[in-house]
This record gives sequence, C-alpha cells and structure tokens, in this order.
Amino acid sequence: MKKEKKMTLTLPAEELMACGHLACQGCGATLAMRYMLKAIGQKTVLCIPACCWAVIDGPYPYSSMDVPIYHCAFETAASTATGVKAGLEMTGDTETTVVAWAGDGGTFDIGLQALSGAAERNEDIIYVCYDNEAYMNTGIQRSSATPYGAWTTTTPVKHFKTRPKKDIVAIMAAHRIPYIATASVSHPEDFVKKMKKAKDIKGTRFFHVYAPCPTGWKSRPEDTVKLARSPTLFIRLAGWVVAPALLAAAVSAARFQQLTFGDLGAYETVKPQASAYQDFADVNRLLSAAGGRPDVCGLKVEAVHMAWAGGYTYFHRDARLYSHLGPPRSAGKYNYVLSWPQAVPPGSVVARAGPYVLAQLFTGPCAPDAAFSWRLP
Ligand SMILES: Cc1ncc(C[n+]2csc(CCOP(=O)(O)OP(=O)(O)O)c2C)c(N)n1
Ligand code: SF4
Ligand SMILES: [Mg+2]
Repeated sequence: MKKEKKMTLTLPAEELMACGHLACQGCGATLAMRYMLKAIGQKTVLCIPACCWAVIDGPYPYSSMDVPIYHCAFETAASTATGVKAGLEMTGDTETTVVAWAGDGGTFDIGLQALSGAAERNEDIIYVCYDNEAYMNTGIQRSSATPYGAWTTTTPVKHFKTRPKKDIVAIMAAHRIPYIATASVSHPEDFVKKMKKAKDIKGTRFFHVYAPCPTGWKSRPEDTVKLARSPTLFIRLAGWVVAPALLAAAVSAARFQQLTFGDLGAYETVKPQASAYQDFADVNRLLSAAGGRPDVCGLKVEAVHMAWAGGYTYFHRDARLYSHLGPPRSAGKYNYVLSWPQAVPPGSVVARAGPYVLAQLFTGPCAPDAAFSWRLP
C-alpha cells in the first residue's frame, strides 16, 4: 500500500486577507501582506501611503482586508503611523500593533524623512517596505531601490540605471533601532518568524521585504516566488548581514559560487545542474570587453540568444546592440560581432572567453539604422 504523505501547516491558519483584492496576478506585495497579517493578527492598524497597496485592498465599503487601514499621503507613512499609535495610547489601547506599510518609492525616496524622524525618536511602530524596485503604481518609474543596470520607463534601455540600489538597511541600522529584518516572499516561514519576533519588541522595527512585481518586471505571474529566491537577493542578504552573522555570510558566499539552477528554482527543468553563478559569464565578459573598446559603433551577438546574455548591463555603451536576429554583416550596421572562432575572419579576434570570441569586422563608422529599436527584445 502506498504510504500517505503528511503535510504540516507551518504558517498560522488565520486569514486576514480575502480573495477578491485588486492586485495583478502573481503580485509579490500581496503575498507579503498576507504573510504579515498571519504573523501579527487582527489587532493591527495599517497606515498605507500612495503605492499599489493603496488600491489593492479595494474601494470603500468593499475591502479584501479584515483590519483597519488609514490611507495617507505618499510621504507620510511613518508620521501617520506615529500619530495613530499615539492616538490609540491616549484611549488606553497599548495592545494594537500599528504598521506603516509602504513601497520602495514611499520608503527609499519620498517617505525617508518621516521614516528617519520616527526611527530617531524610536516610535513604537513596525515599518514594512515591500520592495518591487520601482514606482509600479504609476507605470514603472525608477526609484532609488532600482538596481544598477535595470530597465524602467524612466531609465530606458539606452539610458539604463547607472547608480546602484540605495542600501536602506544600512541607513536604518545607522538609526540604532531595536530591530531590522530582511525577508522575501519566497520564504514565508522566515518572514512570519521574524514578524512574530518584531511584534513583541518595543520601538521602531523595520522590515525590508523583497516582493517581485510581474507587471513591472515583465515576468510571468507563476514565477514570482522563484524570482524572489533569486541570486541577486542572496548577494544582497550576504551584504547586509551585520557583525554576528558575518561568518555565516562568508560560508554562504562560498556556497553561492556552487549554486545550480536546480538549487534556485529557475530553469530547473531546462538545466538543473548548470551553474547559476557562471551562467553565460563568458558572453558577458566579452560584452564588457566590447564596451571598453573606443571604436565600437555596433555589436551583434551572434553566438547566443540575447535573452541569455546580460545585454547592456555588461556592454554599457551608447551603441547599437543587435541580437542574432539582427541585420546581416554585409549591411555594415555593426563593426563587432560576438561569435564563434570559426565564424569570423582570420586576424579579426580581439578577445576570447570560453568558446566565444569578440571580433572586429571593420573600424567604423557604422551605417545608420533608422529602424533600430532601443526597447528590450
Ligand atoms: C506626493 C505624491 N507624489 C506622487 C504621487 C504619485 N504616485 C502615487 S503611487 C506612486 C508610486 C509608488 O511607488 P512605490 O512606493 O514604490 O509603490 P508601488 O507602486 O511600487 O507599489 C506615485 C509616484 C502621489 N500620490 N503623491
Ligand atoms: S503593478 Fe506590481 S506591485 Fe502593483 S499590484 Fe501589480 S504586480 Fe503588484
Ligand atoms: Mg515600488
């Protein structure tokens, strides 16, 4: 007889968020809210500034939430939460948890002053920033949480973001508040555990929660959890961990180099054993090499599909980058190719990495190309 598998529910069963909310399919921010409420329970007041979550719960008198929400101005999440907590205490209620719940735009940028003030005073609130790395509600504009190299509607491919993500956790740590945590919607048990711990601490508690956004990231809704486990987050977490955990971070960093796609979840059916650390690194090394050559006026990546390469993040040049589907060499629209050794003229190779070569076809200039699109393929 087949042995029955037993499943254990590790998250609190109580649901304070109902279906029928207005978020897009696969919204990471929505998962984050559901997990947080499971951890802290119904005696909670949310203070939500302008962001996707100002819309997600639904218009009055309909709401998908079973807790009160105070919708406040974009820059005021922390000061509103401070006021709500003070008001509750005036009525003798010291039990209710007050949560400021804001996006990365409302935290890293516009709400930072109010957040800093509240943290410096050590106000008795929990502040959660769900980070989808851009201003999503208004159409995917870059925020200071958008990572280096990323495409947004205000940092188009040709002018991708050239500044690194702001280190909000370091900023909050500088306020010496009693509790700071990073979390991701891919690890609900971890998130719930940290949130339960935070609930019992007095003073300002800050959460930075990684919450992928399929609409802004152009990802499939079913990939949200996989993306939330991405190596980028892993690097960030290793970078953020403070003194007592430095050793653990070092061990993690060593293991990081051995991670496969099977470990991480992405492409697990296509190439489970392949290294996620070195995936197409040879192509990216050659893109970087091409970016450093002053005469490059156009480059065609012939050897691999562009989707596998780092693209402009590595090429990093204001020059046309063509995929393998781009025009033929004879059109003269690019003077370099990233290709196979046997497919380039003798003596044209200027750099090699793994099985690929970077070859110069001519010195330039390249023929104009009015049809070229800087949009992502
Ligand atoms: C003072 C002010 N400026 C701009 C806006 C317009 N606005 C509303 S939501 C939003 C984007 C919020 O981005 P983020 O905080 O990252 O949350 P997300 O939309 O990504 O969930 C903007 C710019 C506003 N409501 N108030
Ligand atoms: S735009 Fe992104 S963050 Fe906003 S509701 Fe849709 S998936 Fe969620
Ligand atoms: Mg955002």
